[in-house]
Amino acid sequence: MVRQHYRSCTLCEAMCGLRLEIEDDVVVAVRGDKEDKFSRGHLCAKGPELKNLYEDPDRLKFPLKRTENGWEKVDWVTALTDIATKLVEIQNKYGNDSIAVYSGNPSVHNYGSMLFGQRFIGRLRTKNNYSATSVDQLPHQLLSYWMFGHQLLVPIPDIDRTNFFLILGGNPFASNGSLMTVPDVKKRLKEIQERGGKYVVIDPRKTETAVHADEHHFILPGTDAFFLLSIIDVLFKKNLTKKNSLIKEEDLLKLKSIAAQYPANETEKLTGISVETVERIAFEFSKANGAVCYGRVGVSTQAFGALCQWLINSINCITGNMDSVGGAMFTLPAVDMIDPKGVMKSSPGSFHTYGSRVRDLPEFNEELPVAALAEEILTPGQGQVKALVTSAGNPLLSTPNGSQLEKAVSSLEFMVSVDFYLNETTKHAHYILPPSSALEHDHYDLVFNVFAVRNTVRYNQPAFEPEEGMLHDWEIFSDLTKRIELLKSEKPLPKELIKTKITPSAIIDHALKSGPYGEKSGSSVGMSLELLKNSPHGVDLGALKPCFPDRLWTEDKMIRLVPKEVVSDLDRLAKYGQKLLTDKKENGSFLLIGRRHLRNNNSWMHNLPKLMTGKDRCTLMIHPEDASALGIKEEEEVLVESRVGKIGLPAEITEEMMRGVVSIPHGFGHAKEGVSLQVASKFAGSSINDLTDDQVLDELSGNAAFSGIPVSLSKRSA
Ligand SMILES: Nc1nc2c(c(=O)[nH]1)N[C@H]1C(S)=C(S)[C@@H](COP(=O)(O)OP(=O)(O)OC[C@H]3O[C@@H](n4cnc5c(=O)[nH]c(N)nc54)[C@H](O)[C@@H]3O)O[C@H]1N2
Ligand SMILES: Nc1nc2c(c(=O)[nH]1)N[C@H]1C(S)=C(S)[C@@H](COP(=O)(O)OP(=O)(O)OC[C@H]3O[C@@H](n4cnc5c(=O)[nH]c(N)nc54)[C@H](O)[C@@H]3O)O[C@H]1N2
Ligand code: SF4
Ligand SMILES: [Mo]
Repeated sequence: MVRQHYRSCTLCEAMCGLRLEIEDDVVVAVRGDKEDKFSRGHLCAKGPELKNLYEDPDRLKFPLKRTENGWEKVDWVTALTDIATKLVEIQNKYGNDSIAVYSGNPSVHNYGSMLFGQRFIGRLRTKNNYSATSVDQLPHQLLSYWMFGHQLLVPIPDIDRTNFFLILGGNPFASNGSLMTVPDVKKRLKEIQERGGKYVVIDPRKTETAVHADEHHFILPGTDAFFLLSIIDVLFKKNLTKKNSLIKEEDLLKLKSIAAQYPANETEKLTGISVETVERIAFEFSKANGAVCYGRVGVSTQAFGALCQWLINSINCITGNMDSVGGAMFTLPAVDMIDPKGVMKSSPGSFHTYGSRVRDLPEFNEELPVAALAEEILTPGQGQVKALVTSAGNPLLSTPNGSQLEKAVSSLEFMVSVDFYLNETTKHAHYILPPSSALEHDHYDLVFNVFAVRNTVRYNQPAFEPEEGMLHDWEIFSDLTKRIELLKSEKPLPKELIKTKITPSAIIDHALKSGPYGEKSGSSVGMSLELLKNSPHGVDLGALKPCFPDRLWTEDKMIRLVPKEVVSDLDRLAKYGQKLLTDKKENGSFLLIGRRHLRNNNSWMHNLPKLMTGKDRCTLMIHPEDASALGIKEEEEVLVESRVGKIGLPAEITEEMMRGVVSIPHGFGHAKEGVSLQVASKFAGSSINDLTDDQVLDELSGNAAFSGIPVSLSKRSA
């Protein structure tokens, strides 16, 4: 018998609706769900791989314990009891901060893991709480907190109505969009052009997105702040700004005088973008009927990530494009974590209320920058990390100076990983606790509905029941949290799993009913889990609507255009500019940037054969003239060396690259002994994060600075 199953894809941020055809409990086809108004039937090559992920013979289903004789299967109660006991013992002996937690990217695509993982972390009461946030979007959240008062008031490009889209450091053709949940992004970008608008890409690589753009301009990695300041300078000098009643006049004057120090004729020497281009972009941007400036990973994960996000928001603010149709807008999600009266209210944020022990890196939202994790494990003293819990993360491949972190985790007294793969990180754990996979649990997108280009909502039931005895992420965390609580209050532990009546879906049902589209708010939509269960293609809640000053979280309901924290970072930027002008470029020295490919997903989908066909993707991209100056030929092995490490990989010579800049994708490096990924091991590649530097950060936010790492290249001698 064939049945149809509808669900949204959880692999990237785009939330495409999928239609699965299931015959006798086997997925026989995966297609785009044409009835999903939000994703309009779109899907990419990864969506159908949910089937192969579910069927992957390497996927773990039951707990593994590391023993002298290798990995041994153990039952859940034994594993969870032993883990809870060890964690409590370690905290009793060394203090709460001796346990570190790292939550990886897929946890934000898994609402059960988020809801119950956070409870677990909260219960540990450790300062050593880390996540992929600080190798990603931390500057966005920080600037939302500083400028609008809430970390989740993240401005989203109104892509469907804008007429000028200025993209810095984002490659939505490969990533399918980020902090802009936008299925079918290619088509939506093309629609801008079809309605007479344009999109412009600023990137050190002529990316897939840039190739189809109306304009692409190369920029020297890490210099975007200079470019953005010059744009602002032109906007002021040519009277191209628009009045905004939510911005104080004195703040405007402050911004104007800061930008005046960076005229385009000065910054062109730093960025490589000409005065003429800066002036024209500023002019066209200000005159467009709806324009939006947007920056993503390339401008967040660089040394001036927070300054860039500030300047991007500022450009939107002073041209009348913040919280305005066709500009940068804000969602009103069905589960509203910004509403101060909401049942799922999230913290607005916090900054540097404490710092990391060794380097005093700033806390944000009760989290520390993950670049500090290795040194917190390796540096002896009061508060040293002795145990680590990772959940849905692969920090050995995804955080800066991965080799140092590998050394660090090998020295831990205890480590646990909640993950269904035995990979580069989890192989170091004493226990691996595998949760159910995506098709085996229900799904509500707690996070990406907040970042979507339309107000939209969807809930999907599991496609399959998990195998007898498997647990979901949330059940693992729920049991573990209770066991720890019992031990802390010196009560006996039960010999069976500890069940809870409060399920993730019950929590969401309550939040939906009390949310902005729920009966309690007087909305006619009557939002509830029941309604969503009966709407398997999702519910479209309309285009984004202006919401300021109502939703602003600042006390005076004004936008803080010039937060004092960013002003204090300008000196560092000025010094960097000076250094760039005076430093001589040595022969063979380059700036390293990253890249994504449509068929990769960070580090963890290289075990799916269909995604690994075609040319080797783990290559060093280099401009033909740079390659020829070094005598490097196509596919020849090149050694790349940075302050922290050295890796070898084949050259891919391409005019896509800016001169002096080379690019390596992240997420590879699967050749490590003990990794149990049959397919990925064959396409092992090398890890760029053995070159990126845990000491090179956006010093203001503490975010990792992956872009613009200085490296030297040499040919591997025969
Ligand atoms: N140099 C460089 N480094 C980067 C980046 C870059 O651009 N350049 N990008 C950064 C960014 S943006 C990010 S988000 C990070 C990602 O960094 P991480 O989140 O640390 O790494 P992932 O590769 O996403 O690893 C995800 C892990 O979760 C597991 N997993 C998948 N689904 C589930 C699930 O439902 N439950 C559980 N328990 N486990 C699951 C997978 O098996 C895998 O082990 O990498 C960062 N690292
Ligand atoms: N296929 C696929 N999709 C994904 C992912 C994946 O791994 N694969 N990962 C998901 C995740 S976790 C995230 S966070 C998003 C990221 O989504 P995006 O940010 O759109 O992804 P990237 O392709 O990393 O784009 C970053 C761009 O910044 C450019 N860049 C590098 N340095 C600089 C610089 O200094 N200045 C400027 N202006 N540009 C620079 C790079 O050349 C690159 O084109 O993608 C998500 N979607
Ligand atoms: S674009 Fe993203 S959400 Fe859509 S099918 Fe591909 S991986 Fe899934
Ligand atoms: Mo990310």
